[in-house]
Amino acid sequence: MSARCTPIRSAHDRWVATRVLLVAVLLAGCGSSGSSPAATDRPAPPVVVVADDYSYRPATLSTTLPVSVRVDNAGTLAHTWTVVSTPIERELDLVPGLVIAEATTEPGQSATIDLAGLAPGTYQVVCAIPGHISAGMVGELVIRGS
Ligand SMILES: [Cu+2]
Repeated sequence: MSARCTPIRSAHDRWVATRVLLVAVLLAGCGSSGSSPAATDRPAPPVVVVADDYSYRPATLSTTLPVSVRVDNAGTLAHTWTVVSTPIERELDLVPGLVIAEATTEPGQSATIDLAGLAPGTYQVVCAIPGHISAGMVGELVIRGS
């Protein structure tokens, strides 16, 4: 048993050790290039909302600014994620002047909108596709103060 643990230094072993060392040096060189921007320089990734047939996940999106929202349509129908300035109860009340941000998506597609211009507060979100508000496709956006 103990003979199996005895180190053997053949030419092949030395060749393998040299290769491992070479790869380690190359990897270390890549890591110290310093040409890529620091993590803090990158814009924050978008917050994701999934639109399904007649619902949003999460129904209430709570976030802080600055933020962009990516809407992923996982349903079989077109959907919008439409932020309105005043809560509405019926589709008839959805007039263009109330819309302050909107992402429209086809099934299997995504759309991203920038919400940097919104003030902190609670906003109603609806799907502007005819019939979807009455089907319950209503959500909420909460922008917390920093
Ligand atoms: Cu919809």
